[in-house]
Amino acid sequence: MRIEKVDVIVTSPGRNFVTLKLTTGDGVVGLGDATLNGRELAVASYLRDHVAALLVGRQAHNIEDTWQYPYRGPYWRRGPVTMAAIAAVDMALWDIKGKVAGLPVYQLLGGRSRRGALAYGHASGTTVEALFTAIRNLRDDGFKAIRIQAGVPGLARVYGVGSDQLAGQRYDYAPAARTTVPVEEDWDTAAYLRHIPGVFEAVRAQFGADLLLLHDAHHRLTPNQGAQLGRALEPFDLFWLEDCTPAENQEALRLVRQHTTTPLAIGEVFNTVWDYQQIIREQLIDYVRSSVTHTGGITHVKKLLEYAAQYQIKSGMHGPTDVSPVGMAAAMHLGMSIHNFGIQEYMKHGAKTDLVFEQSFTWTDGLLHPGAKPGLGVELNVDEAGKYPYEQAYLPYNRLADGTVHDW
Ligand code: KDG
Ligand code: MG
Repeated sequence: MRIEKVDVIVTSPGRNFVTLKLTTGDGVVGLGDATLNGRELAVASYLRDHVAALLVGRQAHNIEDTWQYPYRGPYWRRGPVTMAAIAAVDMALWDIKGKVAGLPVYQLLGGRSRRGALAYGHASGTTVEALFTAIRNLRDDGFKAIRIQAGVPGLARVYGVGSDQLAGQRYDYAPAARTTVPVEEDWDTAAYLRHIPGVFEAVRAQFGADLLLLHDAHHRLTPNQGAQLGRALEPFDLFWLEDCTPAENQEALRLVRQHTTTPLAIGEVFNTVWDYQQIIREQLIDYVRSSVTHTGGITHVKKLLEYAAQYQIKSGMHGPTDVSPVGMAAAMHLGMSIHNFGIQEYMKHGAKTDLVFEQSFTWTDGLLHPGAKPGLGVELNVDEAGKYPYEQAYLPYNRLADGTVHDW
């Protein structure tokens, strides 16, 4: 069964998505997510201009070999553009294999290890009332785990914090607001560190001990500041503290680890197992944040999580709205099958996205399930996708009060 046709579809139903569509000679279609937020066209070009020709005529069943070929073949390895492109090829081939076998992908990965994937939603607010409203809404929707982000007094805008007027509604990350250059936000680490522990104290006092609470520092702290924050949050029993440092320097996590027992999650900007080599071997983290979309697909993230499992480190796969429903489905199938599943991030997509990508996910009692359809279980409505051409959009960035560009 050979790959006959390779299409790359860029669509923007509220935000940009890049989808790889492979069609075999017998007409079986496989989909892969290649969306890289703010760099979508770079991956689309990589696929169209450099990968498509390698795929045509290849045996669609040889997933491992078709992973190694575009990874080792071109000389240049790793990096988010390459790894998102390879991820899309890999997902599409698993989708095809599942459809041919008549089985959902998780069955091909070893079968089901759980009833569904525990998922966390996003709550935020600049006031305690708005934050509490957002938390109540997520709880009413069945979430047992909630990520808490809060506005910081003195800062005009903080990434990951939605407007208070929308507290009861679905939150979408910037750059849902389209801009041709990144929007500038302000940042003050000292003000943030002073404010956040009080937010968690208020949330625990209001919602009790059972609710699982998470927090994302969005890579903005030094190792010492990360250690301070982790320690300050210990009384509030977090499920995890995410991305406390930028962590290109894997050793940075040693200092954080030595000073706090707050569990640490990292890796949504990492794209290979090699980015995790030291932090997994030295047990410096508790959760692996990679998404299937940005880390070489199901084949590679499965290897990464098997390595992590040797050290009792679990999955916490990235699932923001800039991972398409195809990428989310791939994460769910993998999460259903592995033993060391931890939690899945789940930001629901908007209504327009749900029309472009027809999904069979179920959401019951705080557990996500990819559904029983063969393959990944997501279909692309090409006519609907065609209504939404690409629109330039970027993540914001931040500067300190003196004008210095700060870390993400
Ligand atoms: O594209 C970047 C976003 O997906 C990222 O900033 C979201 O930090 C994020 C998260 O934890 O979902
Ligand atoms: Mg994050």
